[in-house]
Amino acid sequence: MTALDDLTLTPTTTVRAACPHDCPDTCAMLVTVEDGRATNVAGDPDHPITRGGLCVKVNNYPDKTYSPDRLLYPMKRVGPKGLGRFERISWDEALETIASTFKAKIAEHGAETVMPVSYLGNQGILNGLSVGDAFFHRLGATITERTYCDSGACTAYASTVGATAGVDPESIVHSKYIIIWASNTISTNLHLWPIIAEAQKRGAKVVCIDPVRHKTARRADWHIPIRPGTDNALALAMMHVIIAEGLHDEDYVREHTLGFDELAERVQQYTPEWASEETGIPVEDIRTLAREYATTDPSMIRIGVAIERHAGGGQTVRSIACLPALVGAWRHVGGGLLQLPLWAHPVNWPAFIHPEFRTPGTRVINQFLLGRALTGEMDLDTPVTALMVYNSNPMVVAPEQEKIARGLEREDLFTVVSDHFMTDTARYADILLPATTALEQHDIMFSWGHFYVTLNTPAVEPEGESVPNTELFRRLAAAMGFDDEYFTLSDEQLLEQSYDWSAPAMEGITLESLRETGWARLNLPGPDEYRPHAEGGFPTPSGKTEFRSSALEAMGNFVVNLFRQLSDDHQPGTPVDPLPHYIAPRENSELYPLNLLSPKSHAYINSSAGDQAMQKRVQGEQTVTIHPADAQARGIDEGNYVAVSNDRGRFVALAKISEEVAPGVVVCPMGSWGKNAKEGTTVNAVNPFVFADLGNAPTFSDTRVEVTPV
Ligand SMILES: Nc1nc2c(c(=O)[nH]1)N[C@H]1C(S)=C(S)[C@@H](COP(=O)(O)OP(=O)(O)OC[C@H]3O[C@@H](n4cnc5c(=O)[nH]c(N)nc54)[C@H](O)[C@@H]3O)O[C@H]1N2
Ligand SMILES: Nc1nc2c(c(=O)[nH]1)N[C@H]1C(S)=C(S)[C@@H](COP(=O)(O)OP(=O)(O)OC[C@H]3O[C@@H](n4cnc5c(=O)[nH]c(N)nc54)[C@H](O)[C@@H]3O)O[C@H]1N2
Ligand code: SF4
Ligand SMILES: [Mo]
Repeated sequence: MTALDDLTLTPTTTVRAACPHDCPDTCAMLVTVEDGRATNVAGDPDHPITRGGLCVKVNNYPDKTYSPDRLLYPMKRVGPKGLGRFERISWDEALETIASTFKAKIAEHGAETVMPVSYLGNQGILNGLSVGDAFFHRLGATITERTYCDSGACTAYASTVGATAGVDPESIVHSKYIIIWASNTISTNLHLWPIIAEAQKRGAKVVCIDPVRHKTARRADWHIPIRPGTDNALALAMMHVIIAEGLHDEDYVREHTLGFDELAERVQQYTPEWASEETGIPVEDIRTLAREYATTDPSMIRIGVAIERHAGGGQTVRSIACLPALVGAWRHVGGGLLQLPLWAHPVNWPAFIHPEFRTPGTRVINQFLLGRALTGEMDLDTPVTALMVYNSNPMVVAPEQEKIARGLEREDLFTVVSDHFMTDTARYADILLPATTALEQHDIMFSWGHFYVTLNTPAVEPEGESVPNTELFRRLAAAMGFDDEYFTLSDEQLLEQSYDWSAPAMEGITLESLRETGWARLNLPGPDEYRPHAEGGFPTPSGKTEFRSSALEAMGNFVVNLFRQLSDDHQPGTPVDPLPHYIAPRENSELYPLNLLSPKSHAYINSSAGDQAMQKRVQGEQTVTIHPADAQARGIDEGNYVAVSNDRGRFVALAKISEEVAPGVVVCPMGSWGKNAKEGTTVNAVNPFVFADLGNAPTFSDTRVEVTPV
């Protein structure tokens, strides 16, 4: 200790942590702790992706941990459901109530009457997606299929190029042609932007394909506005042009792809003229894009999650995933496709999920059907009478909001919610449980945006009686009388199980080394040399890019979710044409002529931070952006409150009038809370539960509405 440190009465330490959110950037955080209290968080300046910066969603994280609104004690409901009136109880009483109620409901209806609802409020390997799975499998509860995010894209991607990490995002500095397809990078993948900007400075052309001229589109060299849900028409027509003009890489195609002749025949019908009609993009632009993409090396495509959110989302990703092999882009450093590099992380998921605890044949309900399952609109042998929500806020993030609210109001439904705050969902709980924040818990993070593992060391003691999700399920397991060893493992022991440390990608990385450094790059070739498929080697059955997909041919539609690769619950799906083909957007209505998109907000992370003061100031009220011509036709002025509605529901938002959106398209970012919205409803009031073509993906972009002044 230096003399200066001696003199300060408040010893200051810095703790290495990780942003816990469901975000591709997975930032390494440095937490300043003074006198046992976290006073600041900062991005680690040495981390090659974080580069010293945290985003607006997280840079005041101590305000979240010390928020006066935080749930700090277990509580039970004392008013009508939905009103949010609760009174403090002990953990013992909470656990005893949950265990006895679960047992009573199970005795009456069978174990499937209990349904967990969870997603990615926390992305840690310990406290995130799989934290409750072992418990609910052991209980025999309904299995919830969680396909909110990229499962359609993952299914399509895996069926085409296999579960490959793809292009190292750091290699993009070497790219010369960068297509950002359906991603608002500057809002949703902020730390990728400096890398793209660097490539742009070095001469790369940046193309952005998006119906909205957002922050990222404005920084691109070429923004191509496209009619929502028609991207596959563009991708298929690009292949048409590339093949017709002989711009494909014959050698690469011969060595490393499957089904070229059939693909060539298939795309003959998808002319630029046809695609122009579908997409609203001029024929010449389609040709130019195809030619530039095929003839500029290295070329890379970044696909955003929103690409999957319409009737033909899966086939769209199939076509896009064919493009890099067709033009031989994979030969080059910085060439190929960037989807989710999480496939490079050898996470030991089975150690957390414990599939062997499952009762074979247990029923599966997809979370998009939550409203229907709760209101009896789904044909269920066993009714859902007990619900446990953690890491999720379905009242904001799930479609058919009105049905979910109606379901949660059911007097015979017993609902447990664990969260940091009294969310729109938590207001309906019978029992509320307080969860710790990232500053108060152990975790370790994989990333779906880069090749770094990050350790999260707790910086401070938990506030109140909040507990990590790991501890929550240890307590629940004890209350239920489960004596399996797994339910006694400490967080330290779980950390040891988190990764397959013996995998080649983990060579040189240990928990001990991570305790020193906080984070480490997976043991892969460096970004200046990484060419994962220069010599083919795709993790598909054939080892090739499969234009004709053997997986889809053999299995039909299936679900590859983010964390389990091929879902254990796989049932033979409906047959799927194994060659890429076009599926037009599904919704079409004269009554509801406007196509609604609900992408991510800038200042919230999904619904998280949606009720924090600073973030609410930045994001402002719930808005809907509408083209001047559509606004004028409806008598709408800037700043008017308008109702956005269809036969599923309605919400009220402030109108923003802008040529950012094309005529016929309206945009309302998701993440605002109902409690802060006029009329109490938000964008998922109008969204459908309907699945896209592959992987049970959502169809949030395939939604038609009308907008009227209120
Ligand atoms: N209309 C529309 N809907 C969408 C989307 C869209 O683009 N448009 N996007 C979809 C996508 S891609 C996603 S990923 C989902 C996201 O859906 P969710 O993962 O459900 O979203 P979040 O709002 O991030 O997190 C939910 C809750 O988890 C809580 N939480 C955070 N950490 C912890 C913890 O450690 N313990 C406990 N018990 N709780 C915790 C948070 O406080 C928050 O209330 O939304 C989907 N819904
Ligand atoms: N600020 C912020 N960052 C986040 C999140 C957040 O809530 N807020 N959430 C995180 C999560 S869970 C995820 S999944 C990612 C998602 O991040 P992104 O992949 O960027 O996804 P979105 O923001 O949903 O949509 C991106 C863009 O897709 C466009 N889009 C919608 N439909 C279509 C279409 O049919 N075709 C085309 N070409 N474009 C379309 C929208 O206009 C939008 O600009 O962001 C992560 N990062
Ligand atoms: S939300 Fe994303 S960009 Fe923001 S600090 Fe976390 S990982 Fe980084
Ligand atoms: Mo997501």
